[in-house]
Amino acid sequence: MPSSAAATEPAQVAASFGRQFYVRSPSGAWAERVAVTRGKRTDVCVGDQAEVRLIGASQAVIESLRPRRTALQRSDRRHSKLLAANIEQAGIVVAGAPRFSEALLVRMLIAIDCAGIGAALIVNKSDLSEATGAIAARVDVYRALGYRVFGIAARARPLEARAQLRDWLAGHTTLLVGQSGMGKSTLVNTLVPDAALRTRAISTALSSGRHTTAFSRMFEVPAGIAPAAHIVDTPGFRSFGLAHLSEWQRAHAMREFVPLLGRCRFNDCRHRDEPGCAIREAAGRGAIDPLRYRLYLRIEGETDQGS
Ligand SMILES: Nc1nc2c(ncn2[C@@H]2O[C@H](COP(=O)(O)OP(=O)(O)O)[C@@H](O)[C@H]2O)c(=O)[nH]1
Ligand SMILES: [Mg+2]
Ligand SMILES: [Zn+2]
Repeated sequence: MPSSAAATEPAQVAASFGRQFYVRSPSGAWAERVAVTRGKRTDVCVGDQAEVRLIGASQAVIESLRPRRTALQRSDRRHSKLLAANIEQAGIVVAGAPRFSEALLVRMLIAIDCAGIGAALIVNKSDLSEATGAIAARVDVYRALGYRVFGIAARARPLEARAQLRDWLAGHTTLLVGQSGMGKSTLVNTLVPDAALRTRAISTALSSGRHTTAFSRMFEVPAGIAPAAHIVDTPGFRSFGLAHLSEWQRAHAMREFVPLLGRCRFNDCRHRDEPGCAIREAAGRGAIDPLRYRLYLRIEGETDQGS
């Protein structure tokens, strides 16, 4: 066997769809191509750094993965799913119309915090002033917790949106998450002008022509819009399970809980109806946002049933 046949190439997973992946060369040495894994391995996701063997002009086999710096997961009843690997920061896209679900926001923030990924809220559709005004007080709660907040209008004021996000995006790989309808894809198209075209190309290559939209994909942002930036568009989530995390992790990802954890009367307090619960008492007098406290209890009630 010629030695060149044994050589592998570094690659980054730019999209995943079922058992097929789209990989790119970090140095641009070869054109993006479809890849499959060896054996039945499926734990590969967008953002993964891999070693691939190139086959012909348009295919590759993923031979191995490098250790992940970060891994964002969500879980349904039985399984946890990898959403993205090696992501440094996430933008959670919310909007006033349709009104975003704060229950989902809390879940996404817990998962993102636990994965050691930075999070910002991107409040989109700020041109809809009435709807945006109606969510302003809720957004303020997150700003007060220390989350960075951007107010943009990706469709109505795209150039302004680019300028607002430029420094935050620069030098990082950023994941956009949120419910469908919040404007993630619109924002990606604003930041990556050929994203729609490239998505069609990936979609065609991965599905041999079938219509597929529900996959995550990574794009390089043109340097003129934000230098050394990559952005990952994801399909919208309707649910976001946290069963892959421990109760301790979930509680500590509620930032305002942290100074009070350990101050409850009982060491094993679950912050529900235990006497002397410092968290519940703080929520009762408004020192902890009561809605966030209720949403936390809802998550804990659910993971009880799931396990
Ligand atoms: N009014 C307004 N609508 C927007 C804005 N950005 C996106 N939209 C609309 O919101 C809808 C959902 O956008 P899309 O990007 O598909 O959302 P995604 O499901 O999160 O990817 C579309 O009809 C967009 O045109 C904005 O800045 N202002
Ligand atoms: Mg979309
Ligand atoms: Zn407690």
